[in-house]
Amino acid sequence: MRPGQTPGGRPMSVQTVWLGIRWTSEGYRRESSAGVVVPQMPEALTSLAATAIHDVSAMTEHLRFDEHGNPMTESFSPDMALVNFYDHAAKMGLHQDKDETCQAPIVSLSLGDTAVFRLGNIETKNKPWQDIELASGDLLVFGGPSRMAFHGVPMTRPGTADPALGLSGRLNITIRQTGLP
Ligand SMILES: O=C(O)CCC(=O)C(=O)O
Repeated sequence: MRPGQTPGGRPMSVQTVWLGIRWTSEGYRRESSAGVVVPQMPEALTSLAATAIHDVSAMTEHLRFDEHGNPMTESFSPDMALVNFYDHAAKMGLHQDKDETCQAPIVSLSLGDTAVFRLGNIETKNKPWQDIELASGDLLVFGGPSRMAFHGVPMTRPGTADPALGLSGRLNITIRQTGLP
């Protein structure tokens, strides 16, 4: 894992690993670069995300169709995952996920310590926002009207992970469709 970087190139307290495709401050890149190893996207994550989209699109019309009017369950094709590790002091500022060139939803899986996930609005980093506790095993899909919402993690709750996991801290895996050709 390596310290994450903001789109502006500033270091983050969260440490990251990319799977499938690497992220750079200039956007996603398929080609590797010296010293950067990008493991393949595991099939287990692709199929977990596809199942999540299938289940959620049955519950809400917002995710039933993609931006081209195709049924989301057929067009959803994630090609990258971002694995973030939060130690007890790490947090992530409010931001929008706008490097993807398609509007496919993002599937987010949390493991380990509970986090306060802040879901804001699509216009500014200011209120209104909603704080949602994400516990280990929680899966969140943000798509439709929330796809471009500012979001972040102002804090985790250290020590809340099940000791049986053997994880001191929190892992978050976001599974994404980059839209790269
Ligand atoms: O850790 C989380 O729950 C959010 C991660 C996130 O916002 C991101 O990867 O863009």
